[in-house]
Amino acid sequence: MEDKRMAQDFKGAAEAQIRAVSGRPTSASTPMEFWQGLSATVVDRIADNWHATTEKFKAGRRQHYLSAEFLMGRALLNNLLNLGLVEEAEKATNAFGMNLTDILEQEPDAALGNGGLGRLAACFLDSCATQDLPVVGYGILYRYGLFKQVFSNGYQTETPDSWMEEEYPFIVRHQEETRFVTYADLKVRAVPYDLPITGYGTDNVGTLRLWKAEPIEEFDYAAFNSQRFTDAIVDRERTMDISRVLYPNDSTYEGKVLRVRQQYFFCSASLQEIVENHLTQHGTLANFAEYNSIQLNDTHPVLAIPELMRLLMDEHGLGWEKAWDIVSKTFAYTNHTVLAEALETWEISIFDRLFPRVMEIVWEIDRRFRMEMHAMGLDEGRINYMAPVSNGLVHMAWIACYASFSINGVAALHTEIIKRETLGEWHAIWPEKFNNKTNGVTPRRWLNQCNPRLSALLTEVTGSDAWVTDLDVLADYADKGTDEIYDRLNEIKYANKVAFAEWIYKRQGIEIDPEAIFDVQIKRLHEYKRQLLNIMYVIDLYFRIKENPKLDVPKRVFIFGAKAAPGYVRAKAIIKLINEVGRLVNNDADVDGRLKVVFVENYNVSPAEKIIPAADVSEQISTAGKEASGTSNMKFMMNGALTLGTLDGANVEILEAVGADNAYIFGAKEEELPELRRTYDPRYQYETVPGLKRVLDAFTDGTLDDGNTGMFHDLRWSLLNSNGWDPADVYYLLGDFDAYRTARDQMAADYADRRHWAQMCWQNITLSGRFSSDRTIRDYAREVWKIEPTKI
Ligand code: GLS
Repeated sequence: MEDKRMAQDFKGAAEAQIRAVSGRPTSASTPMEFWQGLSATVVDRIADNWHATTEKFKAGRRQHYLSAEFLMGRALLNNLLNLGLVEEAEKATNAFGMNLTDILEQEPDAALGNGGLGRLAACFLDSCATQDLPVVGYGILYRYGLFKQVFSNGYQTETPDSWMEEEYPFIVRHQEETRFVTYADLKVRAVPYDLPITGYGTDNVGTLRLWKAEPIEEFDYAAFNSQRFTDAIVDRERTMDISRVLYPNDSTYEGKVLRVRQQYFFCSASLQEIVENHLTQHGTLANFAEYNSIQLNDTHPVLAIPELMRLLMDEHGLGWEKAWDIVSKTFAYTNHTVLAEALETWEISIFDRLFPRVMEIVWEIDRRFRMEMHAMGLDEGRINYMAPVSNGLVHMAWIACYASFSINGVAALHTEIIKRETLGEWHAIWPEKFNNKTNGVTPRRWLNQCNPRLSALLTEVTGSDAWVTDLDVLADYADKGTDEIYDRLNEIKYANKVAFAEWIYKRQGIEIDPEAIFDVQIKRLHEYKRQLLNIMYVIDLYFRIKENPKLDVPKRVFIFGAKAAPGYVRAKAIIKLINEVGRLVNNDADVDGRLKVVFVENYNVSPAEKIIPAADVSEQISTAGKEASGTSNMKFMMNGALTLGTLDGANVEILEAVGADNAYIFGAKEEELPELRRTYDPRYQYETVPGLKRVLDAFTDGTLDDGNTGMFHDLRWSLLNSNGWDPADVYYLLGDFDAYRTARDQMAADYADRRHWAQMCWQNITLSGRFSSDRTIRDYAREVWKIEPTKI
C-alpha cells in the first residue's frame, strides 16, 4: 500500500514536529530537539501501517514473545533505513543547517537488557517484522535500563541510566488498554507502552509492548492533607518500584521479592490481554492454543504458566483438565545457559506472600506432576529432583519443562549439553519436546546499518541489496573473491578503523594506530568468558617485549568492552586488572606504542556498532561448554573479523561454516574437559608453562597495582587454589593458556599477508548467512510457532 504520507514532504513534516517539540523555530532548536522531532516524524509516517498491522494480526494465529529483557539500542537510524528515509532525513537536516550524524548521536540507547539474551530478543523482533510474521513482544518498561558504567581510577562504578528522562517519541502510551495486576499486598495498574518495530522493505509494523507499573491512586490525599507527605506517597513508590529498574545480572540472579514481583507483573498483564483479545476475536477459549502460542525467553516469564491456569480457571470458569490442556499446548521454552545457578528458583514463602492463589496452583501442578511420574514408574529421588516444588523452593525451569510443548537450546552444542545434563532428566522422558534453534543476529543493524562501506561493496558485488533480507545469497560469492575485492575489503576495514580511532579518541582521549591489528573482546564480564585469559596473554607479551625490546611484534590494539554485575566482585577485579595493564603497557618506552590496551567505557549496543566493523580479531574464548551460544561471534564474522575461539557455543557452527582454514580454534574441547580435569594441576602449569609464572606473579609483586584492595591477590589465588567447593582454576585458564598464546601469535603473524587475510575475511562474510536471525526466526516460525507471514 502506497502511503500518502510517505510521499509527503519530509522536510515540512519534520519542521512541524521539531517546532512542536521545542516551541521554537528550528534555527533555535537544540540537536536533541531535532532528534525528537525527526523521531516523531517517523512515528507519524508509520502510524497508519502500524495500526493496520495490529488489526490484521488479530484474525489469525499469533505468537507472543515474553521476555524480561529487550536490548533495543537506538531506534531512529534503524527506522529510517527500514523505511528508506535516510536520504530525505539527511536533506531535511542539512536544509536546517544540521548534520544527521550529529543528531543521531543525541539518541540514548534503550538498554532494557543485560547482554546477549536481551539483544537476541531485539534481533528477533526485527526479523519477525521484516518477514511479516504475526509476533508481538511483551516486556517491562524499565525507567532505568542497565546501569551506566563509569571508570574511576580503573574501577567500575555504576550510575543510573535514565534513558527516558527527555521525550522519547518511539514509545506510545496506551492508557485505554490499562490492566490491573493484583498481589496479596498491593494492586497496581499496568499501563502499556508500545514501540513500533519496522521491518526492512515492508509496510508491516510490528509491536513491542512494554508494561509500566502505576499506582491505582496517585497518592493518599488524606495523608497529604494532614501533612504526612512521605506517608502519602509510600504506596505510590512501592508500585513504581516494580518497573523502576532492570536487574543488572547476566546469567546469575539476585533472589529478591521485587524481581518476582516484576516477573509476575508483566506475565499477568500480557496474559490478561492475550486471553481477552482471543475471546473478543473467537468468542471461546476452547481454541485458544490453536490461535496463540507463547515463547518464554528463559525462565524469567515462567510465572505465565500458573498465571494462565489461574486466568482460565478463576476468571473464565474452565476446569483444571481443560485449562491444563490449553496451557500445555501454548508454551514453548528457550533455555539460554548451562550455568546451574541461572536456573531460577524462588522460596515458596515469596510466592505465598505475593500471590497465594498462584502458589496454590503451583502446588497442584506439583501434585499432578508427581502422580504422573509415579505412574510412569520413576523413582522417588528422581521425582523429587524434577518436581516443580522441592526443598522449599519453586523451580521455574522445571515448571517450564513440564508445561511446555517445546524446549530449545540456542546452539547445536548447547542443545546437546542441556539434553545430556542441564535438562537431562526431562529429555529422558520427553525427548520429542527438545529442539535446537541456533541464535542469529539481524543483518540490518549488524551489517547494513553499522557498516555502510562493507554494505555498499556487498551490494556492488552481488548486484543488488537482496542480501539485506536474504543473507544466504552471499554464499554464492564465497568462491568469487578476487584480488580487487580483497584490496577493497582491506581499504574498507582500514576506513572503519580510522573512524573507530577518532571515536575512541573523542570519547576517552586514547590514541590508537589504525595500522595495528584490532583485537576485540566485547561481552559481559564473566569468569567463564575468560577476559582474564585474554589480558594474561597481553601481560605475557609485554614481558616478552621487556625481555627483548627488539622483538618483532606486530602492532596490536587490544580492545575490551564489558560490564560486570555490580555485586560480582571478581568480575570487577578483572576490569580493574585490565585497566591497570593498560596503564602499564600503553606508556612504556620499550613497548613504544606497539601494544595498546583500550577498555571502552560503558559498553552498550551503540558502541558495539562502532567497534565491530573495525575489528580484525574476534575473541570468543570461553571455557568449552560454558557459553550457550554467543552472538557477538556472529556479528564479527558478518563484518569480516576472524574468530579466535574455543569450540564452544555457536563457534562450533561458525567453524563448520567457514572451515578450519578461516578461523583460529584452540583449547580443550567440551568432551575432553572432564577427563583433563581429573588430573589437572594448575600449579604444575604455573611452574612449567614458560612465562606463566611471571604473568601470575605480576598480579601481586607490585607490577600491577590494585590499590591495596587485595583483589589481584584473590584473582591469582583463585587460579592456583581450591576454595573448598570449586576446584582451583574452575575455568581452565592455565590449562588453555599455552594453546591460546600459540594460536594468537600465529594469527598476528598471518595478518602480515594482507591479501590472504582479506580472503579469509571474505569467506567469513559470505558464509555468515546461517547466522542471520531471519534464519533462526524462520525455523521458530515453521517448527515451533506454526505461523505464516501476514502482510497488510
Ligand atoms: C545468554 C548466553 O550466555 C549467551 O551465550 C547466548 O548467546 C544468549 C542468547 O541466547 O543468552 N544467556 C544468558 O543468560 N545471557 C546470555 O547472554
